[in-house]
Amino acid sequence: MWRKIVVKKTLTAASALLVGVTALAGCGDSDASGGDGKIVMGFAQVGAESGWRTANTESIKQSAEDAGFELKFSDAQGKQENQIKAIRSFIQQKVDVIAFSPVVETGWDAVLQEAKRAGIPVILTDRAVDSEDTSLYETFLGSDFVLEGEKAGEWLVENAAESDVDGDGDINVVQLEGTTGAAPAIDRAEGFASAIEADPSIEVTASQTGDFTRDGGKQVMESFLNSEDGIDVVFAHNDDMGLGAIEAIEAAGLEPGVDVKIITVDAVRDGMAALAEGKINFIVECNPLLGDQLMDLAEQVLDGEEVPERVVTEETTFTQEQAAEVLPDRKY
Ligand code: GYE
Repeated sequence: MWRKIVVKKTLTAASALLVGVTALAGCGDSDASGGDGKIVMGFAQVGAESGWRTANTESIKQSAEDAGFELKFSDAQGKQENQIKAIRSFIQQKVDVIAFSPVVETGWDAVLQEAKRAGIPVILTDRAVDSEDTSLYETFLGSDFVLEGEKAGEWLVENAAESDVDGDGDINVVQLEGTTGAAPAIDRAEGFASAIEADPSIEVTASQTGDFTRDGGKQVMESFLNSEDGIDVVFAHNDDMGLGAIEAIEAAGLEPGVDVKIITVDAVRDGMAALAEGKINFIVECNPLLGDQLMDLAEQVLDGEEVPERVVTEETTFTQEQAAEVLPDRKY
């Protein structure tokens, strides 16, 4: 731990120095941080796959405007190669700071090395990268996805009796996974699996990716309904896939939330509405409103201040009754 802190400090000092050099070198020409003194942030977003992502994008754009940043925003349409291209272009444009939400966990070292060599600090938001070299980014702002999966699994353990819908003594869970290789898909599956170990009657009998989209969730659920016997519970890694599953369940003549219990993650407005209506049974919140914290962290990094290696967002969970209560004031 001590070693890590020392390493971090040295790096922060080094990046501050590099930022200083960049600022000097940029005077009066091609540097993106133009004469108006605005901080220029390049942001490489995953795409527009879900309600969560839409809220996250709005939050980042709004907070950048409020903080007086110039935001260069790129939408990677779910493709890692597009994100890598966007980051390279931000480096070429000599932005002051790069922030991004990595589509998948691996494969970032080369492009992050390029940013480091150019002296441009990188902040990870929402999703993490899986790299041994933590010097490639300043900090990671986002949720604890393992904890989210655990909360989902703990609710099921606590509500096991009612969740054995067909009353056969086994609770068969089908899982709709997020994008393959993405941090929230890997970690939510892991957290859920570890929590349900507490009750041997609960078992994940089928698990497949629905790519965090409504359509993906619907299609995978349709195929599960055809291939799996005695499905009691759906655990969807986000609301959108859960909403897609609801459509498939209804099309099969079953009642979502009653004939098949549904647990999801995110707590965006549409998910919360379905929860309040009784079609979803439990939602673990994942907060997309990361914009203000991101701009604060960027300012601190550029001022050469030390920032924590990890900033975890605070989140809660919602039952059907709680969803009905908070829905009128839900912002996203
Ligand atoms: O849960 C999902 C989105 O990375 C936390 O990505 C985010 C996830 C979110 O597509 O809806």
